[in-house]
Amino acid sequence: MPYTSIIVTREEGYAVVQLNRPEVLNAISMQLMQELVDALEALDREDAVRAIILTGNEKAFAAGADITEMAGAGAVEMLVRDQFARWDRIRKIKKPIIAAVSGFALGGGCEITMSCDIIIASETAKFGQPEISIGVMPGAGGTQRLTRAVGKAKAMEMVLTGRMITADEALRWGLINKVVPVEYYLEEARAMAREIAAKPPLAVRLAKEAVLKSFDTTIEGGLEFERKNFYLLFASEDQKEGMAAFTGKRKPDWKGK
Ligand code: CO8
Repeated sequence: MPYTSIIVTREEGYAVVQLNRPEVLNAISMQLMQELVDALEALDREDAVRAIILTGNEKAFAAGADITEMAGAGAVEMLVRDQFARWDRIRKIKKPIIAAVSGFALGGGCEITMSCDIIIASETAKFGQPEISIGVMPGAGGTQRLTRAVGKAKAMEMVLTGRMITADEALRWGLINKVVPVEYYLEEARAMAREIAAKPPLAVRLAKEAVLKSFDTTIEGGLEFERKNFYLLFASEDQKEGMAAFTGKRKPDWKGK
């Protein structure tokens, strides 16, 4: 089935997934979310894709979950729909995901960026968890991932006031990686994707997995997990190639095996 709410394009070594409901600032409908997780999972299975960029448009990355779809629902209906369980599938994607954000990244939009691995923002980007202002609260990571990223004080401020923060604040608070002029945010993300795509894919995959592990384990468990992933890479051709290339003073030729 062709996608109607997202656009997927493939470049050399990486893919770009663009949220595409500009008339509603990319509000995340159930359809959009279904397409997004389907596309990410499909790209995750493609060997030629070594990194994924997730973006919106200049005005909005996404202004949150689609309020019109939720407004009339009851608690039991929301529970039965369980549409937000689908969101958890983003963090299971093994390839690195770079969010390229311009304009609004609010509510579920902000939560999607926090499910990505790297966030590049334009100087016009605005991040926020405004759910409190419409009678609810964050429900897809805004109280958990945000708190881990910016700490309790700033997370409380954002979640309890609903105030949007600027790209510069987000950078200072440790929520995002980089802020660039609006003309360059996508190019910056592409440069990062190309850089990661040029690395050995198995090492990239196991390194991402180990960093994410730190969010749900003890330091002891995390260190053991890290070490095992490290040892596992010694079973790869790319480890032999990488170290031989270093000692032979030449460029490595990665096989992804
Ligand atoms: N849902 C549906 N439609 C939206 C949304 C949205 N989240 N955001 C914007 N739109 C629509 C507007 O209704 C408008 O449509 P129309 O032209 O038909 O009136 C169009 O997009 C343009 O929006 P505005 O005219 O409002 O544009 P402005 O530039 O004036 O304002 C804002 C931009 C400030 C971003 C404003 O649109 C706004 O406040 N949007 C809502 C932001 C918000 O509250 N987001 C949180 C939503 S709740 C959420 O994300 C919960 C996720 C948690 C999921 C997990 C639960 C378990």
